[in-house]
Amino acid sequence: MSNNYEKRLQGLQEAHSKLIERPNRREELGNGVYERYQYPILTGQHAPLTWRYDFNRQTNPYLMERFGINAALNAGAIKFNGKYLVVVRVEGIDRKSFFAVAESDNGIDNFRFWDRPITMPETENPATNIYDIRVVQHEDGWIYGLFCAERRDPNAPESDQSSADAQCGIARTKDLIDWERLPDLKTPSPQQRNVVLHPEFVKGKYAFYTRPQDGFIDAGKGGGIGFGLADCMENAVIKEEIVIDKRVYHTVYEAKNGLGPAPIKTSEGWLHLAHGVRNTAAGLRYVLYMFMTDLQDLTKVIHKPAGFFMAPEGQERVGDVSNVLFSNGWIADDDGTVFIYYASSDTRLHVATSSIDRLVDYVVNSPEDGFRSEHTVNTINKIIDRNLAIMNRQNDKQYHQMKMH
Ligand code: M1P
Repeated sequence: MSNNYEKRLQGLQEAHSKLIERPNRREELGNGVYERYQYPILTGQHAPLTWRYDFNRQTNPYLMERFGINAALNAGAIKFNGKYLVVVRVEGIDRKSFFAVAESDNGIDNFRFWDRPITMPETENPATNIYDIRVVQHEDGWIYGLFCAERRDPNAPESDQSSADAQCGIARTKDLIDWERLPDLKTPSPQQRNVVLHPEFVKGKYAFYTRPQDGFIDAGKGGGIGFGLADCMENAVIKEEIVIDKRVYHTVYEAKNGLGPAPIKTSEGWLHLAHGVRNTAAGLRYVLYMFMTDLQDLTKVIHKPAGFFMAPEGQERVGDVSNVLFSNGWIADDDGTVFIYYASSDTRLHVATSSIDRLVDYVVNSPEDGFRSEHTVNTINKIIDRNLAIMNRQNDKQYHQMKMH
């Protein structure tokens, strides 16, 4: 028994170290907008062994896993003290999510969880589940975490154990270890998910991107990415919520959409990454899309490429909730590199890299949605025409060169 225990312990430790230390390779060609990487940066298996195993030989002689971690997904992200930190939604086998910080020196591999998950303080009305934190360094000096706080729908009959009420939980910290919980955000909408704090004051107030929704799953007559202002964070109340990016028939965001991380400020405007959801015969499909808002008027969308920026590919398409890409964290580095942290199929966390220049180019210069097949063909024809013009110019040049010789 003792021998087996030792062997198994060594095997577990070696396998875990190998997984965490595995180098990540950037894909070769890509689409020029961003690069994907070969491996996910975090999975449930990356969770420390000390969270999962009881290493006491008396109480766990078979060295069984005592508490499994099902998934590591939708993560907020921030560069902090020179390290790339992701504040991960970790989901236990009991289906409950919680937050845990994992850090890396380069933002693409060797992510290690800190020793303990975050102990998030509760409000007087404790949440059953918390998830999808957006981490924002606000100009007031605090790092805020806005997340979904989910509780059972108090009006649901006993026979219904699924209906829920989703609201925006708020907490703040200076070190990502100790968090001060603030009251949940109040808005005119019955439910909220995907709420994001803007990093700067707007007219001296705190600005929020919201996602109004009538019910837990369906956006109902709500939906769209909303915007609103609150006087303070200690008791944040949005009195007026306006939709700045609405759902549209037969688009990748027809059923629902929601902002991802807090926007990145560029010389051209605020860069936004969001998720869009459409209905299919196989269920909902979640993809990522981008848009840009005006530097002066945050409610004005000034550029929005057609369709998706990223959609699930290969193994990303399969998981606990298949056909889903979701992102709530990115890091813009001082040299302009952007690390986009996205989860696939509610199971694992990946990174893609790009740069501010490339993302601005993508958002400003990619064709907008014409919302009809005819416009799509026109868009492609315009690209072909421009290419033919270049090719004709090149042919003319070659013809003249030939004549000169
Ligand atoms: O299962 C896909 C996603 O579903 C929800 O997203 P939304 O709020 O847009 O409906 C969230 O539960 C999210 O965590 C999850 O990834």
